[in-house]
Amino acid sequence: MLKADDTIAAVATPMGEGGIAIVRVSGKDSLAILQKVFFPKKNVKRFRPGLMHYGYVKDDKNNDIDEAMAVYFRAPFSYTREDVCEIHTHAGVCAEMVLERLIRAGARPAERGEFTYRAFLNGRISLDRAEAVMSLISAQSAEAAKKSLSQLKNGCSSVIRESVDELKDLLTLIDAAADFPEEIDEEVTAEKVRSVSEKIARGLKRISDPAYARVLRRGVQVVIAGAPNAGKSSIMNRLLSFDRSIVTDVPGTTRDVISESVSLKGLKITLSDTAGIRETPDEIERQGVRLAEKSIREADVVLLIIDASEGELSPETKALLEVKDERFILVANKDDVKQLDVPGAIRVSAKTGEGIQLLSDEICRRAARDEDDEKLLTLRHIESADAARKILEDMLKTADATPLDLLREDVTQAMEQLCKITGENLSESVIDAIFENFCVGK
Ligand SMILES: Nc1nc2c(ncn2[C@@H]2O[C@H](COP(=O)(O)OP(=O)(O)OP(=O)(O)O)[C@@H](O)[C@H]2O)c(=O)[nH]1
Ligand SMILES: [Mg+2]
Repeated sequence: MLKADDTIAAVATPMGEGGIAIVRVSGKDSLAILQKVFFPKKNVKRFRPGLMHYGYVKDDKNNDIDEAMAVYFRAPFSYTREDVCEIHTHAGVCAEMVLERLIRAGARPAERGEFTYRAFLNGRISLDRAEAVMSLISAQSAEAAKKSLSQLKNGCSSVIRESVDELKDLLTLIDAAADFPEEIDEEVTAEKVRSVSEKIARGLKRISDPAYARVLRRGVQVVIAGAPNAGKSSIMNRLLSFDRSIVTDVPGTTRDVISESVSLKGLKITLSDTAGIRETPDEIERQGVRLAEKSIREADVVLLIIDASEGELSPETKALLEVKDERFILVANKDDVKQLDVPGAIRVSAKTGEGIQLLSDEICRRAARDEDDEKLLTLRHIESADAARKILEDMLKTADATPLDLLREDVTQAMEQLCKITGENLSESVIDAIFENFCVGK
């Protein structure tokens, strides 16, 4: 566990060439350290909190290190709730030199996520909100950023917090029933435990959807599959609006999985073009087909491309239609040559571009999840919510015959699982592991 009583410093912006970098300091000696290294141009007697000061960072022999701006936030009105200073320097080497100067003046280099860790320790944010900071920083799409920001503002889900409160109330009620058996009826209490637990289990099920969390985190995986020569690569290039895949009239052109990401309506979509699926003696192509089949299994959405110009479904296409599930979108390509009536298929022509917008809209429709802001985003939260739900569901199976004190145990365990999400009663090592995934400076 990190020490929290010293003063830490780190460059909070990405390293490398750029306009400005921000070097951040947090801890009780922040202001004293700032005053040792930063000298405002206007001779101010003291740093006014929240106000930018223009000046120079100097070394201990009064040589200039950088021209900079500095601001001081007085505790508890800061990100960490401690005294915090930020020096806005020129990016690159200057930022590193300023950091070195701060360290020589008494700060310690911050560990990964240590600023947010202090915000958590000092009660400014709960663990789930600290985790939202991390998903916000690493968001891959506007949609993921929006959801992370909402989690940062409101916590992961009000369902979790309400469930914890309700389980606490149940425990109080069970204890009261044990202490005052004449006044509180045991059967009425047991019935209350059952009905509240049932409601909580339902709520937890609604907000826990690992597929949703995965899609938000890494985007939607859309695989373009079909028989050789159906026009998969041509459609890939059309959807991307540039030529990424090789297109020829030789069946078996694409042999590897070719992936490229696009942003469609704020969603990160990764398109993967694959080898046409067929029996073939060619070992390289056979490996490509195996990769294609694996991609289909792992995809969130599968575009099954059908060559309409053939006038009928090929045996390869028929075989793929047999394994079709709800992730599949049927696409009848080469509509400019021949119109083939395949029930439910979107008719397109990769050659003329006809129907491609419709196809793109359909991909977005499938990729966009419902707007339920309550859904959990972090796998850790989903695991705990599922564990709590399972405890309650198992309890409910036999609840009719179970004495109150045993119900109490299950309710306690379910509550402990949910408390893990907000960070109450969590072991130090688990908390440390969570913050280790952060970047330095945050
Ligand atoms: N007329 C017409 N030709 C098309 C259309 N789409 C693709 N083609 C042609 O069909 C042939 C195969 O296209 P590709 O995009 O390479 O097909 P593929 O499915 O990727 O083929 P493999 O990689 O070999 O599996 C090329 O000659 C394309 O120009 C279309 O909509 N209309
Ligand atoms: Mg191809």
